[in-house]
Amino acid sequence: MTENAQPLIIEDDGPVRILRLNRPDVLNALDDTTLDQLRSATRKAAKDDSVRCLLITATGRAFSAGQDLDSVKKQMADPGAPELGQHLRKRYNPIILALRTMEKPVIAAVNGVAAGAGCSLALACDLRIAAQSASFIEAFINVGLVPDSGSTFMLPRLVGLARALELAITGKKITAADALTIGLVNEVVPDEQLEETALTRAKQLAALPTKAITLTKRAINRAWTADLPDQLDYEAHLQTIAGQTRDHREGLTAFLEKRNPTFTGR
Ligand code: T3D
Repeated sequence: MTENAQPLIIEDDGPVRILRLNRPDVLNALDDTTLDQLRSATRKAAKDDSVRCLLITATGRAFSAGQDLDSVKKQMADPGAPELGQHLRKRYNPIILALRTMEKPVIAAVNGVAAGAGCSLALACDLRIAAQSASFIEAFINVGLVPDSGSTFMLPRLVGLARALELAITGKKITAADALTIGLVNEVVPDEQLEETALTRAKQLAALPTKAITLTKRAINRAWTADLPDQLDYEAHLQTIAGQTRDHREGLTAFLEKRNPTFTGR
């Protein structure tokens, strides 16, 4: 990487905003600069109505090896450095929350190994498309830490308690194929097709009724902590909102007119 290379590359392809981690020499390990840029970019993507799908990927042979351990080592030697918990609250947690609550779909195109907080980052996205050579490691235990950045929340919800605990306490690496089998990823594609497939999926999602996607995310995020009567009532509340959107009107009209709908996200 050249000295001036940006640790995060931000590009737009129509309504799709692409965030590309770009520290390939250290497997896209997350240092403070990268995390600050990622936090700012996720906030901007959330606020920008012209962005209707966010795609997170990376350069080189890794998605992300998680927290930059060189920085951790340096901080250990500095008595004034923030504790790890403070670091998480300030730098990682806002990114994870922004992704989980983002009012548009978020895809991770996992191009290689996703370890530690890099794995958590992928898990916080709505969909994961993995390259065949990608792998996933809850690497925290290997450096004597606990899973963070939402891994303890997302992992059991995606793969069940037993597998989540197994992955978290052993720190074992799983292949993309195994990740697909246990429901950790949505799709696995040949390495050379990852970029194109992810962009195609992102564009397909960006053309859907964005508001209805947002409300669906809200309902499904909330379902884990609700009881059935409560959730039924919440669905009714959200449906009232969805029923008042232009996209609902367009979907209905298009169906009755036997044509394809053109959704605008409003
Ligand atoms: O501060 C806080 O807020 C605490 C939060 C913690 C959250 C976390 O993410 S903790 C977990 C941190 N991540 C890890 O423990 C993973 C460390 N990396 C690895 O285990 C391995 O690198 C991989 C399994 C990911 C890949 O292995 P491999 O054999 O394919 O590659 P490699 O040779 O180990 O790494 C290539 C280079 O990347 C190497 O540098 P070099 O020798 O070529 O100069 C290696 O040092 C560097 N690298 C890999 N991971 C990190 C890293 N440099 C800094 N930080 C890393 N996390």
